[in-house]
Amino acid sequence: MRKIIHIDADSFYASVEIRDNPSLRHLPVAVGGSPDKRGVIATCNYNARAFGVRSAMSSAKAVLLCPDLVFVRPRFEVYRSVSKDIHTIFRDYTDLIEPLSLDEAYLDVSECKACKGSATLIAEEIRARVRQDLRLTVSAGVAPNKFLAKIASDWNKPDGIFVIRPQDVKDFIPQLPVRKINGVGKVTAAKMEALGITTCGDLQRLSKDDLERHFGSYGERLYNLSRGVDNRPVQTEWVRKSLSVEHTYDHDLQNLDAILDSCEPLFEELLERFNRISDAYLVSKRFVKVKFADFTQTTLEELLPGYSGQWRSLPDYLRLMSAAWARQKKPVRLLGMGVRLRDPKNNNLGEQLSLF
Ligand code: TTP
Ligand code: MG
Repeated sequence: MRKIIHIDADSFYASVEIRDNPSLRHLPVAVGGSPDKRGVIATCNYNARAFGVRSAMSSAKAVLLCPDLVFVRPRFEVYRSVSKDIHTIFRDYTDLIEPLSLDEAYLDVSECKACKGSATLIAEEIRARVRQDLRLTVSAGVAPNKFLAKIASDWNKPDGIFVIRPQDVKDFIPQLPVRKINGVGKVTAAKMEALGITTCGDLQRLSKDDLERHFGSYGERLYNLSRGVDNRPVQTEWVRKSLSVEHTYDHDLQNLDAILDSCEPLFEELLERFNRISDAYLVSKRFVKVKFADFTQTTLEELLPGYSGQWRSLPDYLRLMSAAWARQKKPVRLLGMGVRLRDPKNNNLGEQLSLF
């Protein structure tokens, strides 16, 4: 039995804009083109949704629905960078991550040992860390497969979590409306309604043959989904390019001494984490990250010229951390340290040998 988590950030672009400009907090906010230039809404906050404003709606129509709507231009580079930060948190729990978009991903945590292996606690921890470190909310669905996990993340949105345990599937699925099934759009839903089908329970009453007759090659999939069965694996193309640990401090670290004192536990944790990942990885660089109290951040990295085991040196990390801090010399909210890795599949034995 697998443990799948689906994470979806809440009103993603809009939340990032409001986070970075808190004066917007209590206003209806849309990210997209302006109404006078035939613009379209990418997304809007929940305040604006209460007026009926939606993604992909023309901005002109949105102002009619919500005259006080505040328009903000999208900043895609920022969303990409936030998305990367969210994935960094995911990777503390699993390498099996399938991104669906910048703000949405499946995680297979079946093998994850954190939180005593409880997918629910892992999902809660991820939500808490995104809130704490990135000041954004994400909703989570926890279930035995991708189909149910995605439905679950939407169930208590925004800022919610919903868990469908394997033993809950039988009771949960019959009342589920067919339009919640990915792939059942307006056309298919209308066709089903004409057949008297509005829920998965209704679908279950049709045989596989009936379903294939009505819905062609999609029929077999409908047969399975309407029973809560979905064996699609979480697909990842991803190879680990770095490994890092970081810590956000309850109180800002005020000076270099406090910072250097905090480095040893981080270093110890990095060693531990490194020993847990595949030993086929070679280290090419070491790096540190410093996030200051005003949320600006800097990273500093250095190439390791010699053999790759050389990265395991606390004094070298302390030196790097001092140099990174010296760039701003301000109180610090977060410290991180890590290593950049070489793809184990591309390890070139000749190159390795030449190092000795
Ligand atoms: P969604 O996750 O669909 O929407 P959302 O995160 O804004 O809101 P929620 O998940 O709380 O319902 O999409 C993620 C981002 O993708 C969204 O913030 C903006 C962008 N997007 C568009 O640009 N156009 C669209 O039509 C949609 C649906 C999303
Ligand atoms: Mg979202």
